[in-house]
Amino acid sequence: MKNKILLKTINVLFLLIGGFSASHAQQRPNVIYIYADDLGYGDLSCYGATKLHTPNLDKLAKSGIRFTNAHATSATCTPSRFALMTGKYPWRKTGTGILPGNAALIIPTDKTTLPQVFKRAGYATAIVGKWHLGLGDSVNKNWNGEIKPGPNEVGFDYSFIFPATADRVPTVFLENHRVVASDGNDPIAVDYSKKIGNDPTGKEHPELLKLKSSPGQGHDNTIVNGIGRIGYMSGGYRARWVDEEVSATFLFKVEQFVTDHRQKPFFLYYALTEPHVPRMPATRFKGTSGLGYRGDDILQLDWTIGQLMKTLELNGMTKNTLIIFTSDNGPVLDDGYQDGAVTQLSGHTPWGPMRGGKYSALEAGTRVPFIVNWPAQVKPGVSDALFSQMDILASVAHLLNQKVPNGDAPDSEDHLEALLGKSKQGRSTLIEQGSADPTAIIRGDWKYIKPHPGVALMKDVGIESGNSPAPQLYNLKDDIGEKKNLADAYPDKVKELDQLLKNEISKNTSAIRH
Ligand code: NG6
Ligand code: CA
Repeated sequence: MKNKILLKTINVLFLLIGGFSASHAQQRPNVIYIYADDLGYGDLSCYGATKLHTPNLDKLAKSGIRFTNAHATSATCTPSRFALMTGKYPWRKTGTGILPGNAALIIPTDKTTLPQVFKRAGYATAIVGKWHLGLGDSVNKNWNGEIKPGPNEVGFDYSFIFPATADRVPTVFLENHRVVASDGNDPIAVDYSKKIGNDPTGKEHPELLKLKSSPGQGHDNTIVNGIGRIGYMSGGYRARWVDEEVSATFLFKVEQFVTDHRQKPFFLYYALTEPHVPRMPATRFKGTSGLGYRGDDILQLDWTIGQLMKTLELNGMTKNTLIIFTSDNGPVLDDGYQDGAVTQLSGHTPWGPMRGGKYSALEAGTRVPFIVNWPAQVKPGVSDALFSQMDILASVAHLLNQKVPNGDAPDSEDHLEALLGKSKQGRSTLIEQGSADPTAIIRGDWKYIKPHPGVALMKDVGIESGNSPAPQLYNLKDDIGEKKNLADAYPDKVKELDQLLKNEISKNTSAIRH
């Protein structure tokens, strides 16, 4: 009898320990954050696209959660990425607008960052892809030596990046602190104010361009691979990337990192370059979408995700890998090159059912595809929780039992339950930033855009800015397309949200922790 009781107790103990370690193991998934560049809400078939078919992302969405109200903080790249890394609204800090390719690092090295949360929890961390948050201490850096501080100084054990955007010099990769394939006999120099070196520019030699620059939008400085760039560079011929190979190069590094880290949990920030300009897909994708290079780029992106999923599968990692797939800002067609995005659009609607796009305070500026997939923990579904990419930091800190020190990541809210689909309740309030000031606020179903000077239509890119001299108030639940301005009908709501926006903007964040 006694023995039986003892056996039972031991059994229960084992069950408890087993259960604990299993759930503990599941609490520590690999995490891959995949960030597309300028991908719109309506660009994927799982978000309603009919002219483009994205089977791999559709599959990810079907077996995970497809969010319908998730946002980048901003409608351009640098600020959205700043917020993702720091958990802080970018407009709280000056100098967080779109950075030139020679900018200094803008992420503080003494505050908690997203990768640091993982590092503190014992994870291996890596970034592969577009950085666009500055490098080094100053604009005048030596591209031929060690370049720091950069990603490795803000929490990434390993980095394989390009510095800014694909349309900005220098058109080179960096692995950790050094330019890949740099050559002491052919030093790289970069200048954003004047021409340097003897490379032809797009302005002087438009006949050399394989991708025409759009008139009046720049992109006519140094020509690299037949494409005019923003900024001037000289030297580094061996190190210059081939545009058609950029995506595959990143994928190769990602697959290498994943397979090398089968034994230890990792956080991988995979920052894709598609479908940002200059769109230059691999040759085998050219012409495959029928929508020009922008469409081809999206098909390439989707294929890339399929490859990554295969790699995870082969390594037995699918179940316990938490994947978040999203985009840094809304879509744009003509962002500086005549690549068929406009002329071959063929009825495709990258902005989905919304107004605006990249650079805009209207919904398509920041509301982006957002897919969460973690077979071990997350049940498939659709969520309309209001979620900001900025909240990933605090949510992941919760998941990994990490404390975020006071004053760090002040705007990052812990919405782990919403992120994992266990609750439909996300943020109550979110501020949206178009191309400059934060002018819009969402609270519940309401969205308010404060009166703001500036053009209503950004002609070059063909996108509505959201600017208006009059206040705008929309009920997003009934009117996601922001068609019916209700400001006159609800003056009290306008007043309340205007005040809330002001309060949020001027809030002292030095001691906040949620
Ligand atoms: C803009 C560029 C645009 C793109 C963008 C950055 C001009 C006229 N336009 O300034 O081509 O590079 O910056 O895009 O220069 S982002 O997605 O990285 O924010
Ligand atoms: Ca972008």
